[in-house]
Amino acid sequence: MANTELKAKDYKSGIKPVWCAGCGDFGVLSAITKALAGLKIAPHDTAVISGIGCSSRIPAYVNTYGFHGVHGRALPIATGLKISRPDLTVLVTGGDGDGFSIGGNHFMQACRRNVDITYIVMDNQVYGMTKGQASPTTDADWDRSKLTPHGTNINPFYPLVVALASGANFIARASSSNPGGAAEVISEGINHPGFSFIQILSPCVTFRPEQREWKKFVRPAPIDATTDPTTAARRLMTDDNFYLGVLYKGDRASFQPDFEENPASEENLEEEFKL
Ligand SMILES: Cc1ncc(C[n+]2csc(CCOP(=O)(O)OP(=O)(O)O)c2C)c(N)n1
Ligand code: SF4
Repeated sequence: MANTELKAKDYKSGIKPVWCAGCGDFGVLSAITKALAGLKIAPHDTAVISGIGCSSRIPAYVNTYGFHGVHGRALPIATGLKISRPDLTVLVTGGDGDGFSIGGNHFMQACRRNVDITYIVMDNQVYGMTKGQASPTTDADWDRSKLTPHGTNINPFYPLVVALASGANFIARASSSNPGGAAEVISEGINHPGFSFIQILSPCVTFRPEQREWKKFVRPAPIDATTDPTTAARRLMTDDNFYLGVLYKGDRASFQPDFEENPASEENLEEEFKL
């Protein structure tokens, strides 16, 4: 239901975030609330689902329905919700550890399944909440974690490339240093049918203080989003991870099972599981 009166601040819950001062996640929270207000999607028509991590605290800070789930399991929860309540706008928020490490297989399957949800990953290339371990997007030579004092010596994972290869229908990168720009990308992702994946570069100022410099490196991608996966693959494989904007827009139809044909009811379920 559209509500023309709401402003970005009306989508905030009033709970004060416990994030460290300067954490990039503040910018992402602001971008999400701006996007929802701009699209005039009422809080009661929206659900924000997360796993566990500093970034996964977002559902508590927004005034929509929400579910702060289990580490790495936000996408299956959101998928179930969206297919049973297609009328809701469903966002998923979390970190690179939550989404690409423990939740990595759910990430690929969600891209492949292409349910109409928008997945926002606050990528800080570290596990912030558990005090600074390397994540799948950490560079191989990052040697500031006590667990990997000589670096991980493992090549990082490129989430945008994996998203494309797995079938995501919308792929974008934004920066927490520009909440207005990130809000535009989030709005486009919500409006695009199917699974939208948005990586937001969001510094962990406590365990990766050098990421404060990211705002100097990020810049708009010099070319418009392509609809051609081959062109997108070439671009994503060769970019330096600091190009911002919508990078790929596919034309796959969203996956939405028709429950009218096979309505779920308690009796049907009991029948199905009878021993
Ligand atoms: C099953 C399970 N394994 C491990 C943990 C511990 N844990 C909580 S948050 C987290 C990683 C958080 O990193 P990330 O998702 O990148 O989010 P950030 O805190 O950086 O925003 C881990 C390993 C957990 N809560 N549950
Ligand atoms: S530990 Fe890092 S990710 Fe977590 S709140 Fe602090 S700055 Fe943000």
